[in-house]
Amino acid sequence: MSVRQMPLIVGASIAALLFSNVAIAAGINVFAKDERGTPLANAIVTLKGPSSLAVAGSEHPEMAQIRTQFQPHVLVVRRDSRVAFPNLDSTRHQVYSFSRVKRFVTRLYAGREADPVEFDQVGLVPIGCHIHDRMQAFIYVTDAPQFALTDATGKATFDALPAGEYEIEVLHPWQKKSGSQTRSTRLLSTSRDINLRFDLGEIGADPRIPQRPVSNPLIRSNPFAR
Ligand SMILES: [Cu+2]
Repeated sequence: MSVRQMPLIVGASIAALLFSNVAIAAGINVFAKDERGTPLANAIVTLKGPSSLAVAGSEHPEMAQIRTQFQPHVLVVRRDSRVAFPNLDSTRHQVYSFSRVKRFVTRLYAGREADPVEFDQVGLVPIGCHIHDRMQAFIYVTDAPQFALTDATGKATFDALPAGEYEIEVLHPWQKKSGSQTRSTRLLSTSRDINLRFDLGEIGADPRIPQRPVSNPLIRSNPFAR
């Protein structure tokens, strides 16, 4: 590279920088539904895009325990995050996972006695408590720079995105079929918001709600219903 070329290259990269600043294109809206068309809350949505896409998310993610439930119940973190598990209850908890992505167990602890746990592999990690079987939660570990959970209307929104190519991945922590769904889209500087709809198929029962056998008096009184 000659010295004469350098101002050109510097000029070009400044132009690219300016371009990436002005070329905020639009947003991407993701809508997650089950097989019956019911909007799904707590679907995990991750977004990969151009290098100018800002990195979002907490540097110190936490999953607390409150009233013998995990809070939040679904947590998305970037790979290599250290997740704290503060116990806000008066009873002690022992948090664990036997998952392929991350196997760990904390000691039986109160407050913040347990060390944060590092999640260094991408994937879904079901979380439990050895003391309280009904305590269940999920941590999803991703390499994507941005991520979100769908709200009660089944929607997740990514606003003010720079122009470029995007890859959107969606899954639900308690969906019946395994694996996620991925879709690609392109945002131009002239684009309007893009809406993407995902049918995640059959979704199991919310694991926080205890599943009791159905006691239906009609079934019990019917001798043929056995
Ligand atoms: Cu517990």
